Amino acid sequence: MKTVLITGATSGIGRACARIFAKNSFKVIICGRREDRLSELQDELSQRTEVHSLLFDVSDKQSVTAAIASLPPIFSNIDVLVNNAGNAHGLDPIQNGSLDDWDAMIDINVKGLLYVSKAVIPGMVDRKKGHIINIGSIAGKEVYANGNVYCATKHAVDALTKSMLIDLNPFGIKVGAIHPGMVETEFSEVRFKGDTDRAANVYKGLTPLSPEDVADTIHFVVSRPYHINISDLVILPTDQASATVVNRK
Ligand code: NDP
Ligand code: 8X3
Repeated sequence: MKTVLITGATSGIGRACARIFAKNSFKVIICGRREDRLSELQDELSQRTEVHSLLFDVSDKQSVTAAIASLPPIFSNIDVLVNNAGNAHGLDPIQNGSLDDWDAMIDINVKGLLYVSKAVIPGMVDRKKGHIINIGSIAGKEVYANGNVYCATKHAVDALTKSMLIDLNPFGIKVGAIHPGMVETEFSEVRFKGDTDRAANVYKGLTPLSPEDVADTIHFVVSRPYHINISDLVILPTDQASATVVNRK
């Protein structure tokens, strides 16, 4: 039975991933900062598989290292790492951007992904196998007005994915990124700091991806035979052609 570790499993894409991997007989390690959500999800998934919860902030390197080191032996050989935790904070032109928002995005989306990877990779290197999936974004392939720092963090995820693929190639480790377009999750609520009306407007008049659509694709990527590595995949709603071209009814 394989083990998957998913960051940001308390909501959206990460939670949908936890559910699909549990359904497909993976042992699942679910991570996030919201304890109530982790324990609710652990109760739900424990009906299907073995589940372990890790409560930590990906941007706190000591907590990341301690959490991964605390894994009990039956969960410690991680076969698949889904680096999903992340968010956009704010949508402002560069001249008006908040330093706190910038710090949060860089610390979580980039440094957090690195801290978790750094803690998980040595085991994969020792075992000469493993699969790392980084969740990028269409914002990592293109930039759009006011997206500045969020786009920069997702471009960094794209660059780090390509670098990891090269560095880990001698060890037989698969690395790839999934870059979604618009997915209706708590993402826009977080970006707009709890303004649910503004968040709902983002998806008005179009059919966005659901978190389950993205999780299903991630599971497809992970379930290919070991000699196949899908290294870069963009997934958009049919109503979206690029970061800025959207067909709203
Ligand atoms: P959600 O807001 O629904 O979920 C974000 C998840 O990240 C939560 O589980 C949250 O858990 C976790 N998280 C955020 N900050 C931290 C932190 N500091 N430490 C640990 N966990 C953290 O958004 P999505 O599901 O949409 O986002 C998941 C990923 O997908 C992100 O990387 C996002 O950039 C990317 N993405 C999203 C798109 C979209 O349109 N929704 C499109 C393209 C990419 P908790 O708060 O409990 O810590
Ligand atoms: C989230 C999608 O277009 O809001 O990464 O940047 S977008």
